[in-house]
Amino acid sequence: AFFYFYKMIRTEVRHSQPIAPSELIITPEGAIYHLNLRPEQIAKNVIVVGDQYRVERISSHFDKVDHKVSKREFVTHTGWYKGKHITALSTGIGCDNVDIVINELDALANIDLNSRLPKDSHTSLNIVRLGTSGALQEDIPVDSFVASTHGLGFDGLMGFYDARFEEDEIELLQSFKQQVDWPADCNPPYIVKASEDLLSRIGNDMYQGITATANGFYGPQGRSLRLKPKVDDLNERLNKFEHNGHRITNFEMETSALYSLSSMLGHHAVTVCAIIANRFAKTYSKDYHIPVDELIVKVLDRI
Ligand code: R1P
Repeated sequence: AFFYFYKMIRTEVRHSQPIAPSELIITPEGAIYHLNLRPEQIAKNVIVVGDQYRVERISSHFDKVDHKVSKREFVTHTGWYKGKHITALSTGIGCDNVDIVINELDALANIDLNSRLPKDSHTSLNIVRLGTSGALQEDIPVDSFVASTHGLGFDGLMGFYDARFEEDEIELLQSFKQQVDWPADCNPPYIVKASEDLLSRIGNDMYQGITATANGFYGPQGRSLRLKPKVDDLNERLNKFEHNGHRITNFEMETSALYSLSSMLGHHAVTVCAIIANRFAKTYSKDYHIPVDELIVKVLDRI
């Protein structure tokens, strides 16, 4: 039996037979399929980013880099920073990629790839997403940082898992549905909390709030170039939402999947983002690499 510190009730599958090669794909070199990593190539502290070029900006601070592996958009550098063993890994954009990354990271940590059976002891990873994001509140300026207390998923991923949510997450979601009048034919939204420990360790001096996770950059985030969104004022509704002091601070594209999968699999996760656009003030950072680089040092020092 396992003891997890996580509050979401999970329905873990404990395979008693080896997981088939079609379900858990391992390369001839012993690496997991998409990430192309072997178990010894990851650290317990993992920084995930969307943009693969951000991985190099993180590992440039490392005292020593032991592994550099890449496949598709998944670039991984594992090494040491001030005595801490850290993996920096790019997910690419979106929750579909996060589904791959978190399941494969967990398999590397918690499944014996030779026997294809779950390991007897559980390893919890500390996963920090270091992203870029657009603010949904006028008072959160560009070049500031937001730590996500919750992921509010519009991506639909949790519709495919037997996910169960905590009372306070369900209450917040009900309030959201009532206040925002969520369109019936969009993906059903879901809400999952951050790891409290990582949130306070990494995001204490940052703006904090609910992060809306969209399954697209344009229509799903209310951007209209040449196409008309179905709901004109969705961002205004998100902006006005309030429940017991919680408000929706920002939009990005990975946090809900990261929080829900990490919680279900017994890992700690938090997202911190550099705010590079403000959707209400209609502003955009003059050079977003500056806050991103500042955020990299903060995360490395605090993880
Ligand atoms: C969209 O431009 C991408 O940037 C944000 C969004 O979540 C999405 O992945 O984060 P990253 O800068 O980490 O990729």
